[in-house]
Amino acid sequence: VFDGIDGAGKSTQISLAGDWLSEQGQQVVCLTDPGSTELGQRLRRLLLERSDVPISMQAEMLMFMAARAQLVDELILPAIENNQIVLCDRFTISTAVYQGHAGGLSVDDIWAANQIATQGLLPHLTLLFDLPADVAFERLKSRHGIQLDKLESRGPAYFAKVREGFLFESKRWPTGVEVLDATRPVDEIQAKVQDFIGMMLKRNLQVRI
Ligand code: Z5A
Repeated sequence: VFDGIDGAGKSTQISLAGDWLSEQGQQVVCLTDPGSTELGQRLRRLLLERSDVPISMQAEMLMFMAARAQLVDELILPAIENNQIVLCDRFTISTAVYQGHAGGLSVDDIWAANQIATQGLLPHLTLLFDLPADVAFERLKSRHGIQLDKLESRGPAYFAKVREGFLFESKRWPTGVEVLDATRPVDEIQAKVQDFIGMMLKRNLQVRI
């Protein structure tokens, strides 16, 4: 799982890691949570674009979970069954942070809902791309202009809570979380990503690359 505050470089890094794994002869599938399924895409639009539909924090959390449930069932479990390596842009830790730490819901309740959504599936490795909230906000503003999406428009204070939440959860998350300094140049970060993935494959799947 590639996760972290908005604009931290997850998409950039997942794409490079996917290319690298393919070059190493690995079967790899890159997914986005929410988004890689039809249901995920529709829920994503509703969650991020439609500001005319009132959505409570509880409903928001359950919509992310519904998208994840579909993603796990439709794409992740079949990929694992086919011995493919799954790289996922965001997963459970995002919900714990955005709807839990920043959104005010109980992280324990989020875990309970997540058990249903993921059928108990846990990632082997979570890479957390850490970036100060103000740097993340500036990157997003320069990319989107003033057109920030609905969640991103919650502003810098919300982003600061998000960053703190990620760092807090990284220390107690039940599966391995590696924190990477996302202010560093893209290539330097990717070299670390490849080291962590290489070690994880060797450790968990006895695959040496
Ligand atoms: N969300 C949630 O609330 N609950 C949940 O359970 C889940 C998600 C799963 C959409 O997520 C929103 O959903 C998100 C959390 C919420 N928003 N909020 N608030 P998303 O992952 O689809 O969207 P995002 O986080 O905004 O991703 P992004 O905008 O695509 O950012 P990114 O993937 O982390 O970064 P990037 O696109 O690779 O790079 C961003 C820019 O920085 C781009 O211009 C790059 O060229 C540049 N960049 C990348 N790396 C670097 C380095 N190293 N140096 C300098 N510049 C860089």
